[in-house]
Parts: sequence; C-alpha cells; structure tokens
Amino acid sequence: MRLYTAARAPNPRRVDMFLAEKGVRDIERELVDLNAGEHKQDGFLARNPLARVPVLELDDGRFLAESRAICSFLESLYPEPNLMGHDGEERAFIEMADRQIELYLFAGIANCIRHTHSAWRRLNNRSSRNTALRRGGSSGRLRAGSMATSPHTPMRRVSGLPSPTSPPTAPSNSRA
Ligand SMILES: N[C@@H](CCC(=O)N[C@@H](CS)C(=O)NCC(=O)O)C(=O)O
Repeated sequence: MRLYTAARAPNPRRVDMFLAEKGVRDIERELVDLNAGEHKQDGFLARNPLARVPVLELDDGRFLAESRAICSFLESLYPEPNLMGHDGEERAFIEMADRQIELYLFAGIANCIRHTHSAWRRLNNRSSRNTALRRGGSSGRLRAGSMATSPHTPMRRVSGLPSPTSPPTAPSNSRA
C-alpha cells in the first residue's frame, strides 16, 4: 500500500492521526506538493480525478480516496485499537459525530480558508481538475467509485418521481 498525502493538509492528517492511534508505521508515503499543483497534474489525476489528497493505493492497484473511506479500510486491516465501533450502534454514533464535525464545522472552515486566503487564489484558478472532469478523468472515465456527481454530471430524472419543476399537488385527503 502507498499513501498519497500532503504536509499540513487537514484531510491527510486525519488519516495520519488514525494510523498513529493504530500504531501503524510501515505504510509507504508519497508527498504530493499541493502548492506546486502536483495534485492537478495528469500523474495524480489518474489516481484521483477529483485532485484531492489523501489517496491510498491498494496492493491490487486500486486507488481509494476520501479520508473517511481510507480510515474505514484501515480499520478493517488493523482492528485494534478499535476506533470505529464494536457493533452497529457504536458505529452509528461514531459516524454521526464524524459527519457532524465534517459537514457542519470542518467544511465551513475549509471553504472560508479556500475562498479568502491569498495562497489559495492561485490553486483555485488552476483549471486542470475541471478539465480532467470534463474529459472523464485523465485515465479515461470517472468511475462510479470515484465520485457521485460533479458539475459536469447531468442530473437524471428518476422515473415515478414528480418533476422538480411541476407545482406541488394537494394531498388526496385535502379539501383545497
Ligand atoms: N472529502 C475529502 C477531502 C479531501 C481534500 O479536500 N483534501 C485537500 C487537502 S486537505 C486537497 O487535496 N485539496 C486540494 C485542492 O482542493 O486543490 C477527504 O475527506 O479526503
């Protein structure tokens, strides 16, 4: 396995902290220089078309992105000490805390820094990630496992559901 990571970046740090708690020290690491835009070059985009670290390269050659997913995978390889819950109930409460912190705290701080700090202006303006998404990833095509939607993924109607643009219909027991 090889972990693509970056110095000082908070998401890779989540994985580093997880590994430290587990006492796992023998995973090979490759530093990606975000300031130099290495994550937006074809070599890295082939590993994660979303141009984000961390990414874990598995022994079978697949690439696993998303810090939470990487931690779940590592938990399955190194179950002790248990960090993700012993049973379904414990796992659910840990996942709740994880999502609340990520969605309602961390994402806000990250977006604030990304859109106000001058160092990010240069990185945000680099278009190679969008280019990669438009052409379906530098390795060819985005796979279902690599992302759910992107600005370039058209939304598809699910048959049987009302169109989002049609006016709401009154419930059948309503007198209106
Ligand atoms: N949801 C992803 C977020 C990954 C992420 O945003 N990583 C940052 C570093 S902390 C990154 O690669 N940023 C590069 C960029 O946005 O251009 C995860 O949990 O791994």
